[in-house]
Amino acid sequence: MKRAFITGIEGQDGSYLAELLLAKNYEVHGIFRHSTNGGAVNLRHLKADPQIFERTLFLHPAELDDVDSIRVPLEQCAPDEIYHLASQSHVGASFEKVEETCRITGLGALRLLELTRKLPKAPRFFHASSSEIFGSPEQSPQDETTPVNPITPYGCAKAFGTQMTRIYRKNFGLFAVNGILFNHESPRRGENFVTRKICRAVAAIKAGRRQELVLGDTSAQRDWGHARDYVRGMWLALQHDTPEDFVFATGKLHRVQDIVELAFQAAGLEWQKFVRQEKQFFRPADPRQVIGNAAKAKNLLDWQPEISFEQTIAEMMAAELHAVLNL
Ligand code: GDR
Repeated sequence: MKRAFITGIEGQDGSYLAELLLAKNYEVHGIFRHSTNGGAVNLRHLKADPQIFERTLFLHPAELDDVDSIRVPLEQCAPDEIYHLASQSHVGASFEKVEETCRITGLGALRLLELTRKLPKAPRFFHASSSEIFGSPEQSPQDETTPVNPITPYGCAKAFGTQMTRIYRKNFGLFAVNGILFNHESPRRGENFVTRKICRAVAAIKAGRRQELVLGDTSAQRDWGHARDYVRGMWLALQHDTPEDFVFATGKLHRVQDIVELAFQAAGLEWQKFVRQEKQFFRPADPRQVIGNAAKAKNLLDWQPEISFEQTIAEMMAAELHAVLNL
């Protein structure tokens, strides 16, 4: 039985990855922040299953800021694979919390790499990198060779973690891999990311609990996939013969406005009556033309996204309407 260690296990990606690994008969260990008290909704179903919880799934309280709190469960687990997913992952918030973002997202990755290197038998290491490392690139679509040139504090912190992962791979011989992840969504997405924010608000409007949806730049475009596809990519990247960086993306661009229209349509409402843009949600800098080329992942890992943008928003809307109206 293989053992995996996941940071950020309570998040969207962490919870889907835990499910995937458990289904592959891994023993899964994850760390959660004291502040959540291990009560995050994304893991509730796994914690409620006595066949799984504390038999093949183990959760440990730890903080990325506190190396010792991670070292103890990591050494106990002695994993075959580490998936480092935890970070301060909100790009907009990174402009307000610049130092904290660099500490958690940038230095956090370095701490995990250093802990990994010092384990008696170094496990394979996955770092969740981001398309934000490219900033607003001149080359479109982006792939593993696109120059790193972040324009947001979050992107800069991820660029640090990405480059450190490469340095540890080259200089310390670690099987360390960056998955350069473009936007990926699901009903488990955090509430302040734009897809979930829109879907939640539309369901609340449908239920008569809200009157409007206030957004930032609705002309902004992203390459949006589904989180379940991307965690499969993470696993495949660690099963490959050699440690390589991989872009995971759909290669398709959509606008925030497209999400708005799909979400309101799913609820049978006219978006024009409810949506407003406000400066508060515009970012000081927002990457343009963020679109990925995942040809390397397709060629070497046989990975490609299976869930479309339309299916993703439909699944998210179904979950929100069910939560609010029991539809
Ligand atoms: P992003 O995701 O910043 O791309 O980072 P987010 O969903 O926050 O924004 C996507 C785009 O929508 C625009 N936008 C808004 N965004 C939010 N959150 N709220 C709004 O009201 C709003 N209005 C318009 C944004 O400006 C942006 O253009 C995500 C995160 O998951 C990162 O951690 C990850 O690394 C990258 O994707 C790839």
